[in-house]
Amino acid sequence: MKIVIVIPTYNEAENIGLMIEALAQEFKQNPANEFHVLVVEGNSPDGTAEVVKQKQSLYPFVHLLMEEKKAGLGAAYAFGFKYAMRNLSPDVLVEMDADFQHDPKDVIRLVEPFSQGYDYVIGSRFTKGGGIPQDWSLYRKFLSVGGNIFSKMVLGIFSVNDFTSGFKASRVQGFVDKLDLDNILSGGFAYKIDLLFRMHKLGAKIKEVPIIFGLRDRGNSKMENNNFMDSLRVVLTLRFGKKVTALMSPNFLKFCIVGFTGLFVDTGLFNILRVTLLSSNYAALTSGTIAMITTFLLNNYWSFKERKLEGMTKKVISWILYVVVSFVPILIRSKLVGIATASFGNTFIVSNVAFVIGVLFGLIWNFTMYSKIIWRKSK
Ligand SMILES: Nc1nc2c(ncn2[C@@H]2O[C@H](COP(=O)(O)OP(=O)(O)OP(=O)(O)O)[C@@H](O)[C@H]2O)c(=O)[nH]1
Ligand SMILES: [Mg+2]
Repeated sequence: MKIVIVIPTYNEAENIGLMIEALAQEFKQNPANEFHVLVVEGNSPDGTAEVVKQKQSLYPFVHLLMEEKKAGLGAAYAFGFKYAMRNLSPDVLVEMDADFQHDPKDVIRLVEPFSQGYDYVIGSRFTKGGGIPQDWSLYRKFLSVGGNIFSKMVLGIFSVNDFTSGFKASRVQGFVDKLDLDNILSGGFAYKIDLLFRMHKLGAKIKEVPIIFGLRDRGNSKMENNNFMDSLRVVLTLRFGKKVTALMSPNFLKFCIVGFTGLFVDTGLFNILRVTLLSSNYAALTSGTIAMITTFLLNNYWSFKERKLEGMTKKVISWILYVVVSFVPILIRSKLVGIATASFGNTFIVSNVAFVIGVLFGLIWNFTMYSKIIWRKSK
């Protein structure tokens, strides 16, 4: 098999030479396959390209593709994949980072399943035996784990646990050569979710092999701050189409996240209080009130932060308005469930369909009222 490992680099002069050496050792032990390394260089100012050129004089398997400028991870891979398919005729394309977070010793394990007929092999951090760094901040752990659960649910691909792994191998014939690489939904980190979705749609036989994702030892992270919102946009676009996400402003997405947080706080606290301190009706009242305060604050300091309420009087008036406004869909929802169950029968389906319609109405109502009245744009 001919395998091309594509490694995008930006300011990885400290890593890329060591990485090529480490890979050379692995290739020696696997003479049955023909390996190549294609470095897609984002025109780094730190001399990464020079290191790669030095290694090219030692190892004929090293190729260097220069980008005009750094254009994001997705753009680098699209560029690298197209170049590889045109010039190197690979059977398998591997995606890998330069910074040793992906262990070069895992490359052979990653490509082995192709001989058993698999088409897409994911180095997975969230399958048995895999893992993420202990030292990651709680925020990054939360994003990584939460993002994967969310992607799985929304995209309905239940055989995959790691949607954002950067260590993967794809069969070219019938798969990567069928992808429209000029129209990937994201030029950044979120390209991963898009390619995975498209490979799945093409009917790729997918296998996850466990990997332990290391900490970056040398060099700086290029994680972009907008990865989170961009990934959310890609997942929702894949599931609901471009029209839906075109309607979604960043405010709206954040507002939805706040809403879900509120729901978690509400149900979580309700149950905790119910079994510890309070009777059910007081527990419901307390958890509802605390959830409302939480969502009010999150909306003020996050979803609508550019329209933040200033001054105590304004905050208090807005808070009262918030409670009144938010109560309207709750009343309507209760009425709706009442009417639906009275007319169609008090079954699980009827009550839940009515409930969900009520929730959707609430979503639109609240967002409209919040953005037009409470956090209206100042003129
Ligand atoms: N050509 C190119 N390479 C990039 C770009 N952004 C990141 N890279 C490379 O892609 C790989 C992954 O980027 P990292 O910054 O390590 O991202 P990460 O692993 O999610 O983040 P850390 O855990 O902080 O390292 C590295 O080899 C980077 O040098 C880019 O815009 N262009
Ligand atoms: Mg990294």
